[in-house]
Amino acid sequence: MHQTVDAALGINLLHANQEGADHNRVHFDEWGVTCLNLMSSPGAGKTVLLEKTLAALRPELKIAVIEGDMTTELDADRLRQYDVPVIAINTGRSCHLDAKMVAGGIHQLKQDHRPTDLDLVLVENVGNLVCPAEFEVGEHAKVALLSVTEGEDKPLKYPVMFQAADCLLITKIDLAPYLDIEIERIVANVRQLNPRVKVIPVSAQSGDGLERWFDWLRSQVRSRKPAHQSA
Ligand SMILES: Nc1nc2c(ncn2[C@@H]2O[C@H](COP(=O)(O)OP(=O)(O)OP(=O)(O)O)[C@@H](O)[C@H]2O)c(=O)[nH]1
Ligand SMILES: [Mg+2]
Ligand SMILES: [Zn+2]
Ligand SMILES: [Zn+2]
Repeated sequence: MHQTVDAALGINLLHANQEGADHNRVHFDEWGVTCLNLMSSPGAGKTVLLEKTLAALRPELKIAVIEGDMTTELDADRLRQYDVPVIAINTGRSCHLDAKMVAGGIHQLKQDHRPTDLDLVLVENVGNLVCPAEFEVGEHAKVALLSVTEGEDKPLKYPVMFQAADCLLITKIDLAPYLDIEIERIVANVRQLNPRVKVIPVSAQSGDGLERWFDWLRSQVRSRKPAHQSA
């Protein structure tokens, strides 16, 4: 939950967070690791997508997960079954991860694992369509998920997330036939706000679109690996 802050204090808070995010990014860059921040409303499908991603891409890519949840380790425990480093961060009353919380996770990765062996750190943010987009955690790119059950108007009503996203996954497209919804209209609403965003419709259930998502992940990793390391 957010403290009530006046505008100046709010700006200071974001400024301090930005410094923390820069610190985190230096770690990732030193390790040659790509970090992506996955954000969405509660239940849009972040953890299921991570499960499918770990199942398909490991061991091709060495992945670690930083899992943000307010109170439980339910999602972290689901992902630990894939035999990858999973760092759980409980945010308490906060409805988003901030850079300082993620720094704790990064330092734990550094202590307990060999982060230079990693290719990719995937951060699952707290389910919230608003403020995670404002608090950078040191990621190289932001991935927003919007499920078809949430409605075509959500990009317009919650613009910050969709303006900030580098990649938008429209999730649960297997459910689209049962809903009064057109995926093209979601895409058009997003493009109004953010013409450059990469849009990938997916269904974790049917597998549709997942190969495009995996290819986008591979390209993100490749773009940040030092030349002598890339295959
Ligand atoms: N039909 C369908 N259901 C899905 C799909 N992906 C996820 N779900 C369901 O949506 C629900 C929420 O999925 P999660 O992956 O837990 O969502 P989340 O975004 O991680 O949720 P929070 O971490 O609580 O914000 C579960 O019941 C999933 O089975 C999909 O592609 N199709
Ligand atoms: Mg989850
Ligand atoms: Zn918040
Ligand atoms: Zn540090």
